[in-house]
Amino acid sequence: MASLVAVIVVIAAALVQAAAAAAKTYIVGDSLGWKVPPGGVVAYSDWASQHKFMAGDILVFNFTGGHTLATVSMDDFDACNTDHAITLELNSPINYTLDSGNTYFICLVDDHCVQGQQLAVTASAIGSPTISPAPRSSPDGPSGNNTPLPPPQPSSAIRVITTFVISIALVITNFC
Ligand SMILES: [Cu+2]
Repeated sequence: MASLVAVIVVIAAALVQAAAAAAKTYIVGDSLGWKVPPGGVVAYSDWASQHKFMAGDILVFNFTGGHTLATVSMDDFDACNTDHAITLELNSPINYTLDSGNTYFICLVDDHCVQGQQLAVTASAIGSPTISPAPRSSPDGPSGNNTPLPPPQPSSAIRVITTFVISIALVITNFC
């Protein structure tokens, strides 16, 4: 029976590894690529809304012709201000690895940003702790503070898988 436990441990290790390596690669805009979108500013926000990005995921920007890829602050993104690029890439294709949080991409050429060549992406942290802030709106709270709690972090697939497999292994071990 010890061999069965060993097999389970190996499977668990493989599952954990698979989950941890699940960084995804996305082609920005899919077949549209990175260009002035015919549909205007909604093109890339629609595209981004169809995906759930995680830190470590890679965005691939494909383009031909006169475009650039700059990351900018939120304010500069909102204003299509091309004067303060944080990073700037000129040559397609560009692979950009996401950090957790928000990243704002624009093209610096002419008025391409204003015409819709802009992308804002929010990436969740990998394996971020699921510890929630202490509840502040408990019924007996003195403050009556109704500030909504932030949404819970997405549960970690790694944690779920590991817990599940370890539970099975323990059960089997106990019955041997
Ligand atoms: Cu452009």
